[in-house]
Amino acid sequence: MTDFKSQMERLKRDNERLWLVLEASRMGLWDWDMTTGQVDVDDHWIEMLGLDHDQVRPFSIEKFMMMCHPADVDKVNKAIEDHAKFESDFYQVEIRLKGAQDQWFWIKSTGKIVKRSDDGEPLRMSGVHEDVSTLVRERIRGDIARSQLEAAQRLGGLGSWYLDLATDKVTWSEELFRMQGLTPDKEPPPASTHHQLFSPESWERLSKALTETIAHGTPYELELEMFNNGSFHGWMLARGEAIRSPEGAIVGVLGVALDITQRKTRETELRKKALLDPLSQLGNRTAFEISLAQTIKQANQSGSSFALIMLDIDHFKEINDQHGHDVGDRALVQVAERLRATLRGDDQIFRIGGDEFVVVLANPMPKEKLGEIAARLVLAFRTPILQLKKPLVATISAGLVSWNGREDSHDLLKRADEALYRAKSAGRNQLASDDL
Ligand code: GH3
Ligand code: MG
Repeated sequence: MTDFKSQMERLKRDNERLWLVLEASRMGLWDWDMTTGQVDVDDHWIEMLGLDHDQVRPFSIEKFMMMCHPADVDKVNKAIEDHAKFESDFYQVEIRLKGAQDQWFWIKSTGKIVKRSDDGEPLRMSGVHEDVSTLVRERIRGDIARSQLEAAQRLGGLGSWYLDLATDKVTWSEELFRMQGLTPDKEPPPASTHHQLFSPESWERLSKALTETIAHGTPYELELEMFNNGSFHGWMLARGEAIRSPEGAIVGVLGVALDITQRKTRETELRKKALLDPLSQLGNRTAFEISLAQTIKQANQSGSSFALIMLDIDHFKEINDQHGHDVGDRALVQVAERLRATLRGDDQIFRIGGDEFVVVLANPMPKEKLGEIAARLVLAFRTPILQLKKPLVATISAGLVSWNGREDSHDLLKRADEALYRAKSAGRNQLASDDL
């Protein structure tokens, strides 16, 4: 008797405990008699969906299926079937159920077949319902935000990355993979091969900037040349800044990268155009000034010398006057051609004014060789450059100077001009030089 009493008390205690657990977890209970289709649900189950007790009781599996969102019915049936066929240890689905005022709730339903017939037919299944609407909606919102961000990055050609200094782990956005010419589903390249994604010069600047950001929190902005498989891949504008903990410690680096290949290509083309003489396709005066400054700098550094030949067509005004400006233009193009044909590939030729050209002989060479080149140039113009009604000859005068190892471009050009003037004064169609 006492045994029976204590057993009853223990049962009561277990029952109470179960109730408390369910109460605390805010889960609803269901119990499905699979032979009759009858489903018992507890008060939590009903209240979770905001329903009245008499709307639900008596309840059946058919009624449950009617409450299920049409798009989720197959998912429920499949999960039950899999579990019934022992293909899963328990039944679990995340589905939409229609509650009070036709409102949809996201419910996580977890259950298990608790009774089977001797030949394995499922007879009874019980489980719990949990309202996960808030969680799922947040997840969906997060998914939408993430895909919006990804689309924005893709459309804007903007990639991003984050380096977590605690783990040294780097994460990349999809667009960054694409920008670097890599497949988005792969892991970011390991630190040991990261340098292969940039030109050596760009990598040097980037790694220096990154070291500064990690050590001192200094932000950076760099234009970098991207490489892929060892060759140029495009241009990237990279910005990075340190991420700090509330206490101010640097915990990571956040970077964004913008694909600026189009802009850089346009800029390069414009710069090229700005330096090119459209008529002769030779470098113009600006190109010459830049090149001369560089040549002087290099010669200074290497302790070598170079020479310069200033050339001007003789009586070019007469060609224009006699044959017209168009013929004058054709003559200028032919002069450029002849200069190219007479000189070596690494000598630089510019058209720096109307009928004025200049040649930079950057490779140091003995005086005799210089004189020979200059003479060859003058000689080359004694044969006609254009075949009009009569062959058109346009001779040139030239002044040659060797850099004296000290002078700047202004002084060097002045000497070259003076030499040219002497050639003109001496009757044209010849070369003058103090340095030969
Ligand atoms: P000199 O022997 O003293 O050099 O006499 P020149 O007639 O050649 O005189 P100069 O070099 O001072 O004049 C060059 C002329 O070239 C002046 C201008 O009419 C002409 N010219 C300048 N630019 C162009 C051009 O783009 N096309 C043509 N057809 N003629 C030009
Ligand atoms: Mg002239």
